[in-house]
Parts: sequence; C-alpha cells; structure tokens
Amino acid sequence: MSEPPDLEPDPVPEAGTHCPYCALQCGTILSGTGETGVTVRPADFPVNRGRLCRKGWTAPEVLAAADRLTRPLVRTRDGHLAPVSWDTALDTVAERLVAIRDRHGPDALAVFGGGGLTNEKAYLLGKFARLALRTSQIDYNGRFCMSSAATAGNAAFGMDRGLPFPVTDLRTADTVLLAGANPAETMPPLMQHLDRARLVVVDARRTATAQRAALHLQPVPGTDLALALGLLHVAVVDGLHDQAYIAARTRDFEPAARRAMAWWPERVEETTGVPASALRRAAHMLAEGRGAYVLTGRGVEQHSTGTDTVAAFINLALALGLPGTDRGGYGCLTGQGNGQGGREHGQKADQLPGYRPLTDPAARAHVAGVWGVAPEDLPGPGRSAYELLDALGSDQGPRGLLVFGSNPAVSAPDAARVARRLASLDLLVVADFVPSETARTADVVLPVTQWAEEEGTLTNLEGRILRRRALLAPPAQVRSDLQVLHDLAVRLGEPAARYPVAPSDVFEELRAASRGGRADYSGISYERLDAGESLHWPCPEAPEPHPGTPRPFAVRFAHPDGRARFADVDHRGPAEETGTDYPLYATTGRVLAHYQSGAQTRRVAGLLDAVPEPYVEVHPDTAARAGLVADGQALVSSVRGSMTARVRLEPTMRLDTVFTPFHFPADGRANLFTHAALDPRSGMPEFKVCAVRLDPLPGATP
Ligand SMILES: Nc1nc2c(c(=O)[nH]1)N[C@H]1C(S)=C(S)[C@@H](COP(=O)(O)OP(=O)(O)OC[C@H]3O[C@@H](n4cnc5c(=O)[nH]c(N)nc54)[C@H](O)[C@@H]3O)O[C@H]1N2
Ligand SMILES: Nc1nc2c(c(=O)[nH]1)N[C@H]1C(S)=C(S)[C@@H](COP(=O)(O)OP(=O)(O)OC[C@H]3O[C@@H](n4cnc5c(=O)[nH]c(N)nc54)[C@H](O)[C@@H]3O)O[C@H]1N2
Ligand code: SF4
Ligand SMILES: [Mo]
Repeated sequence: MSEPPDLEPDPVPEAGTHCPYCALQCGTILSGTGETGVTVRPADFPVNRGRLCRKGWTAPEVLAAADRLTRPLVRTRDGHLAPVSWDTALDTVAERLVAIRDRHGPDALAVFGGGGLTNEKAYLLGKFARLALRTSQIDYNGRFCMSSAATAGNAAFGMDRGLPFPVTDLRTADTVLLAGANPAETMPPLMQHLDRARLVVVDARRTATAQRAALHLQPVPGTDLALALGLLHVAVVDGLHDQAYIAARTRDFEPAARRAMAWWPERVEETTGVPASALRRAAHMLAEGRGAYVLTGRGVEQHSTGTDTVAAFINLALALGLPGTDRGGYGCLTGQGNGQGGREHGQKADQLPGYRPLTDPAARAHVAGVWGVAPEDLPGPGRSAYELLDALGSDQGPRGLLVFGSNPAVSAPDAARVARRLASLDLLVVADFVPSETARTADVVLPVTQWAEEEGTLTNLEGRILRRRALLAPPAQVRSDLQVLHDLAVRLGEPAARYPVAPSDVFEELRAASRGGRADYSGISYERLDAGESLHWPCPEAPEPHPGTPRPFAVRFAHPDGRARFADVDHRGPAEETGTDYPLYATTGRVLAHYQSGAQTRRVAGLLDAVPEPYVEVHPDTAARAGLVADGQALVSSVRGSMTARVRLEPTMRLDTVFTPFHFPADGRANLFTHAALDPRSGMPEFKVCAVRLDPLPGATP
C-alpha cells in the first residue's frame, strides 16, 4: 500500500525584501528556490506602490548568471585567474597585505567601497580599514555620486539627508523642479508621485522626464549655476520670495541675493541658452500655487562646480520659503541602493559611523570607545575617491587595494588612466559576485553573496531604514562580505570578536557607534523593522520607542541655531571649454535598461536586448557635419581618449551637445573621454561635461 499523499504541499518560500539596484529601494516579494528559479513581484510599499521598473522585474536573473563567481580565484604565474580554496585565497591576501605594509607603511594599503553595500557592510568595511589595515586610505564610489549634494546639504541645513521628507509628500505640490534628474528612466516608479504636479525639468537633453514636463529648460551642459542664480534673481526682483520665512528660518540671504542681482535673465540666456522668458516662467511656476519642490540629480551635481550649483538651487528653495515646511522643500535624489546609508557609516575618507567627522576629537573618542581602541589608534582622513585611484602605485600612493562593491575600471572618470593605475598595483583584490571588468584585472577575486542570499539593512533616498531579507542559501563556495572581512581581519591578527559575521550583530554595534551622531540609528533594531515599523533617521534611543524622523527640518534645521544658511556662490563654467579641435560638449548618464557600469544588467538577456551596445545621441545636423550617418559607428574623442559608439540621430538634442550612456565596457566606455576635474569641496569629478569631437570610426562601414 502506498503512503497517503501529503495534503499540505510545501509552502513556496517567500521573502519580503527590496530591489538590489537604485536608491528608491522598491519593496518586493521574492519567491521560489535556487532550483525552480526565483520570481519577484512588487510589494505595496509606499515608494513603489505595486510597481517596479524593468531592472527590478529582471533582477533575479543575476542570481543565476552563467558566469557567476563561485570559487575564489588567484592569479597564477602565467597570468590566469585559477580557482583555489578559501584558505589559500585569504592567506595569499593577508600575507601580501602584510608584506606591503611592512615595507611601505599602513597607508600603502587602500580600500574602495560602494554605495550598494548594506549599512552593515559599509560599517564593517570602515572599521576593517582603520583597525585591521590601520590605513587612512579608504573612500567609495559615492564620491562620484552624492558628494556634491551632500556637501551643499551639510552646509545649508547642517545635515545631509537626501530627501528630508517621504516621497509621498511630493504629491502635495503643484510644481516640482527637476534639475539634472531623469527619474522617468532612473527611478520610474517615482513618477507616480509626480503625476499631479506641473514639472519644470532642467536637462541638457529632451529626456523621457522632460517630455512629461510643463516646461523644459535645456541649458548648455555645465551652466546650471548661472541658471539657478537667474531663477533666484527673478524670484527676488519680482517679489516672489518669502520674507517672513527668510527672516525666521534662515541666515545670510543678503549676500546671496546680491550675487544673484548680476544674473538678470537676458545674461543667463546668453550663458545657458535658456530663453529669458522661460526662466521667468519657471520662477513664477515655483512661487505660485500650493507649494513646490526643488529636486536635484546628477546632471547638475557631477561637475567641478557641483557643490556650488546645488547650493544655488538650495538658495532658490530657501528664498521661496520651502524647506522644512508643508508647502514643499529641497531634496537630492540619491542614486545607489544604499547611497544614503553608505555615506553615513564610515567608508568615506573623512568620516566615522553616525556621519561623524573623523577630525572631531569627541567623535573619535566615542567610536574608539565602541571599538575598544584608543582614539589615537584611529588614522586621520584619507584621499577622496578619484585622488585615491589616481595615486595607486605611485611613490606616495597605495600599493595594495581591496575593492568591495564598485567597478571603477568602467565607472571612474578618465578610465584609461585609472586602469593604468590599477595595473601598477602590487596587489588588487576584488570581492564581487560577477567577473566585473575590475575583477578581471585583479590578483585575487573573492566570490560573495548577492542580495537575495543575505540579510541586512539599507537606507533609501528618504532616509528610511529597510530590511534586506534572504530567500536563498548562497552557492556552496560563496561567502558574505562580512565573513570575508572577518576572515581577513583574523589573519591580520585582529581579535575575532571585533568583526561580527551576523548582520544583526554588526547592526547592534553600528547602533552604538552611531549613538549621538548626526545619523543616529541607536533607536532602530531588526525587531522594530521586522515588525513593519517605518523608521527614518535620526532615530535616537530616547524617548523610547523613538518614532524616527521622516521630516527632520519641520521645526528647525540641524545647525546649532536652527537656521538654514544661504550660500554666496557665483557662476563658473566647466573646467574644459570647447574649441576648434574639440568643438562639442559631451555629457554622460543613464538609460532605463542598464545599471551603472553594467556589471549586473549586461548579464540580463532582456536588458541587453533592449540596449545592446554603446551609442551616442547627436543632432542630425551635427552628425552630418562630422560625416556621420544614422546607425554608423563613431568615435567620441576628447583630449584624453576615445569611445566607440553607434550613432543615434536625435533632433531634440542641442546642436552643440552629444550624450552617451556609461554602462558599457572596453572601447565603449564613455569614461575614456570624461574629465577628472574635481569639485574643490566635494571631490566630485566632472562626469557631466567635457569637450569632444565626433569622427566616423576608421574602417567601419558608414
Ligand atoms: N536605469 C538606471 N537607473 C539608475 C541608475 C542607473 O545606472 N540606471 N543609477 C542610479 C544612480 S547610482 C544614480 S546616481 C541615479 C542618477 O539619476 P539621474 O541623475 O536621473 O541620472 P543621469 O542620467 O546620470 O543624469 C540625469 C540627467 O542629467 C542630464 N544632464 C547631463 N548634463 C547636464 C547638465 O550639465 N545640466 C543639466 N541640467 N542636466 C544635465 C542628462 O541629460 C540626464 O538626463 O540613478 C539611479 N538609478
Ligand atoms: N561617465 C559617467 N561615469 C559615472 C557616472 C556618470 O553619470 N557618468 N555616474 C557615477 C555614479 S553616480 C556612480 S554611483 C558610479 C557607479 O559605478 P560603480 O561603482 O562601478 O557601480 P556598479 O556598476 O554598481 O558596480 C558595483 C560592482 O560591485 C558589485 N556589487 C554589487 N553589490 C555588491 C555587494 O554587496 N558586495 C560586493 N562585494 N560587490 C557588490 C557589482 O556586481 C558590480 O561589479 O559611477 C559613476 N560613474
Ligand atoms: S526603480 Fe530602482 S528600486 Fe525600483 S525596481 Fe527600478 S531599479 Fe529597482
Ligand atoms: Mo550614483
């Protein structure tokens, strides 16, 4: 007789988690197993409310990527990356790190992190660098992403919380200004919150977002500072500014307003190409109606003038009386999955956990206390990301580098130069789950877990702390980043207990380290998050239970006197001007189907089908002048190097500007032509403008 059939089928395993990609951190529900395959569906989470973009829908494909890294690899004498045991890989790394440090000192070791790492990883990475390696040389790819907005936000508001309000607040505004942001492609589910607003879009291109705008201002790349000064000019001259708010909640209005007086609309038109009438209309749209938001993206931030440009947009928002009120505000649309949390817990060159300054004696004493070391054991600030990459292998620079969560061989500015610096290292170690272009050049590659295989927390663009939850067990030979840091630290002679491996244990320590800091997480726990509470930092321990702070500026700003600061900033143009040899402006950015360096999304068939290769968007007349035809192959060249790209004719482009996405490798890297001119305050490279020329690719059939 056969057994009676099981009446209860095994439940399909499910996990409530969030998308692995951008800072919107759409809520998702994963189901399935490694064998049956994983499917994703959107959760009814406030930021995405049942929607996902194409990348989110297809994210599980990367879990089973054909070339997923599943064994540690070490480069052999004949130059191959060969599989080895974890012990061999970790012993090799530790021995070589120690040898470099013995010979050249601790600052010869460096760490490059990422804004996609969970809070726990970012925290442990910073601790590992400063205690186990004893180096000051740690920074991360967020320097290429959030640094200008962060610097300007800290100066204006005393705190850098990308959006100091939930995205659902955007629904209340009549007008939203999007300056250098293209959320219709970079955060599609966010658009539902902008449905009822009139959009004013400032973008050098007529993007999918600009097509939905009531008003599109299309400036010459790199001239947004003049444009923002012009908007403030109109606001003040036409009496649109809110004098009571300015008096009650701000400081330093007068010098900023005086500076803007020199930027009358016709002068702005000359500099930016934006008609004076459109500028006037934009200022009036923002001032009239039931309130407005001013939001910035990378288009205005990734410049050598990025910090001042953001400051000028904040000046405008303050003059209109918006930040910290229920009539609107200013926010920056943070980029990477943990772009916000990644900039708070100590993987930045100048920072300790809790957004504490590394140079502040009280901050050092607090964190040293939590870590069980003396404050003087903590190194000082190190180099910013590009400066770090540019110093690699030089006499004074690091000779050994560990990369966790970035692919700088594709994404760093002036990438050929960065590739040469990476190649000049004595030791390059990359932890990743796919063989990224950077991993392929490494001496040691460490295979790590992916989002659906791990627990942790991330902080989304609204400063809301979210739980990442595991659905799957990782492949047998794959370890978590936390485990890798633990295993290496122990080999470097550190006490094992100093590097917890369980994400919840790391989070408990992070809470203590952040206690009393600007980004205070001490009142947050996995238990509260798992109970479904929505918690935005700052969330201190008292009063218990603290409800979190979705709108931190509602009563006062974070400066000691509670007031926001206007900044006295003036227009400067791009670091590189066009001329006879390089007559066009080039700008770079994103397309819907690909994410960042493309390491993940180029491994998803549907996304690669959608955008299979690099291209250059160019006005038909400009193309014709360069001898280019539709679908031909072009070289986009600057004085630094050339990228190969397919020609896309686009009649809405400015005649003087071309655009390329930066998601592709090898000859298709946009960063072969970009410029590493840095913003002096934030260290942000000028990804968004440089001078180029277009030529047909020699030998290609037109
Ligand atoms: N599909 C997709 N989504 C993503 C990402 C991705 O790689 N792919 N990455 C995530 C990350 S990390 C980030 S940082 C965000 C970025 O999100 P966004 O800031 O929206 O993206 P970008 O395409 O870099 O730049 C936005 C726009 O700036 C415009 N622009 C270029 N130069 C200028 C200029 O000088 N002035 C003005 N006003 N505009 C200019 C470009 O035409 C572009 O449309 O996206 C996140 N979401
Ligand atoms: N020209 C140009 N260049 C740009 C930009 C631009 O607009 N134009 N934008 C800049 C911006 S805003 C950004 S954010 C950067 C991003 O550029 P990158 O820093 O290169 O970002 P990703 O491509 O996301 O690379 C992340 C890598 O880490 C891996 N990874 C993901 N999660 C984890 C993890 O948890 N642990 C580990 N160990 N690895 C992980 C991924 O597989 C991938 O290989 O690019 C910058 N570069
Ligand atoms: S918008 Fe961002 S978080 Fe949402 S599904 Fe797309 S990539 Fe993922
Ligand atoms: Mo970014």
